[in-house]
Amino acid sequence: MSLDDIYDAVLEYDDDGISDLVKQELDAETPPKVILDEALIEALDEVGRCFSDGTIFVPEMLMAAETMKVGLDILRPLFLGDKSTIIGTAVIGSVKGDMHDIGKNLVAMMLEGASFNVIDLGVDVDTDRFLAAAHEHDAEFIMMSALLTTTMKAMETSVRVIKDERPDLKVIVGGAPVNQSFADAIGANGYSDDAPGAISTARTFV
Ligand code: B1M
Repeated sequence: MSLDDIYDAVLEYDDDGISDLVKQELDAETPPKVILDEALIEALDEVGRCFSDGTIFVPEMLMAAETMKVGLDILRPLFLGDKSTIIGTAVIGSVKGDMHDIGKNLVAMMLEGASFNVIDLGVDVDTDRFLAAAHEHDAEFIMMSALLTTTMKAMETSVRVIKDERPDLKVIVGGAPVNQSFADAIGANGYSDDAPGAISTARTFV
């Protein structure tokens, strides 16, 4: 039993076996963050490479993502913190046209762990939904994720409209094709290339 078995389980779409493998790894006192970074996320990176090579296609990519999520569900409680002291409210979603949600879910999970109240709008979220949820829940933050070069445009539109209508809201962006210079160019208040960094960035505004 090892991290390699968890990695292999994602690549073999073994959604029945992966829970036990993750539990066994936790029993062996491997830190949850190591299981996440070195087995689950590494495996999805390999899935992405296989997709680029044309050795797997969308259905396989989806099965791998579903398997990864089953493993992540075992880790989730370990990232959740004490909700008695809420330090801020964040609305989070993947931007319009984007169905990828694993990175966004990680950010949401870690925000909760860092004592934020999190309103998760899911995927394919347009500007109006971000704004309406921020208003309804009296949020201070909007956190956006984009995984496709094609949905970066939707991110840009949302950030520009939100900053125009609600300059008081802090907008933090991220996702594989996004970088600091893009975030600066579209007027976002913050950017991070990973989930823990998104939480650190949000905390600088609290
Ligand atoms: Co998609 N997909 N996909 N996909 N997919 C990518 C992104 C791709 C790079 C694969 C590839 O070609 N190698 C490619 C994008 C190419 C591009 O735009 N340049 C791609 C493509 C092309 C597509 C489709 C267009 C395929 C098709 O239909 N022909 C299609 C688009 C659907 C749509 O969104 N409209 C599609 C569909 C899918 C599935 C549905 C099958 C599935 C998603 C399932 C799901 O999310 N529930 C899927 C998957 C699994 C992937 C890969 C393999 C893995 C993505 C992932 O979850 N990674 C991906 C290749 C890859 O990334 N290696 C790929 C793990 C996750 C933890 O990482 O989300 O990057 P990530 O999050 C990171 C950081 O980016 C950051 O933190 C996390 C790490 O801590 N982060 C933030 C993310 N959000 C943040 C927000 C922040 C801060 C940091 O602040 C708010």
